[in-house]
Amino acid sequence: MSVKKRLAAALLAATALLTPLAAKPAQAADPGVLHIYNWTDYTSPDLIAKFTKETGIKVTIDTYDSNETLLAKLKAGGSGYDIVIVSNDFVPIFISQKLIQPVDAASLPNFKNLDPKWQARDWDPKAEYTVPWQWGTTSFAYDTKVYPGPVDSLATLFKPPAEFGNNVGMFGSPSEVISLALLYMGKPQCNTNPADLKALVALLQAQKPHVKVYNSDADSDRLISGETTISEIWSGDAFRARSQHPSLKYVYAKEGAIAWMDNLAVPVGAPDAENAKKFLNFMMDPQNAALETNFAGYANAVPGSSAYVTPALASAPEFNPPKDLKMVFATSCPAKATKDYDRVWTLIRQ
Ligand code: N2P
Repeated sequence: MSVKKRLAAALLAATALLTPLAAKPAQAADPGVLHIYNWTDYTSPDLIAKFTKETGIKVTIDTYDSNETLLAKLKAGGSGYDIVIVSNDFVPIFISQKLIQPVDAASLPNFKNLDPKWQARDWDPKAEYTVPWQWGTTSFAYDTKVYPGPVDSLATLFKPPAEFGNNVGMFGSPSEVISLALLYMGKPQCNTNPADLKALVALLQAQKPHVKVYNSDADSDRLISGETTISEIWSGDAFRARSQHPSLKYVYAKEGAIAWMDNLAVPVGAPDAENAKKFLNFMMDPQNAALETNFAGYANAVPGSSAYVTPALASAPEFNPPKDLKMVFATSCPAKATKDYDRVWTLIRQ
């Protein structure tokens, strides 16, 4: 073998070693069909129908309840999903664990439609991996017929007045419950301070007898049916719930609210990354972004979509956080804090 040939062979072998196995696209059971994995009640059927009509690409949707569930699913490998939706605080984790692949969102034709402030996001400054999906706030809603109020504090959720009985709803994931509890306590996010964690456990333990369910799925359905009369909830779900149960009220507490943005991403090994990118581009069209916003009740990153947002949503309190609200953006926690959170969660859930 000539030196040149040997060099080329060695290079080839080295490249093969460098290429992560997971980067090989999984074989889709149904090629050409786009497999989306999204949060529950978070994908507009009209949006999907429009995408299929315009592109001929069929879509399947599976759902999950939390970033933790999504993380576990992608870590297990071979999910077969082409698109997932990751909250801002989890994006750095998905990138560093090589669970989502570069998509060069900035090169997609509709990227220019994004509000410049959402083009460069802290968790993906060059838009290499993600496209904004929706953003909103996390707080709680309660039934004003059960408890007239006034309510101006997260204390009403964490130390519920007797009127709520044991009908409190809380989310089912450590990140969502602990971030709001720490906000109520006036303590830093991603907290590893032993005294703070002790107080956190005490707070959640004392609340627990009043909690009917820890579950992030169908939170609005339970408020609508009256199964819960007060519940941790995201702003859009609160809007949807109030539309069917007008005595519900979403609270902007004096301690503040957690704000977040969810982002479209393409898993490493996605069977159909090219069609996934078509969907990413599709979502940055103003009318399409509005379709999703009108369905789920959350803001998007495409200013041109405002013209298509329904008046009921555009004027809704859940959609318009007060100017003076203390918004704490969901914080990406280092591994040590996540471990502590898991310990707290195990204690609460056992
Ligand atoms: C809607 C899901 C909202 C996701 N049910 C919040 N990150």
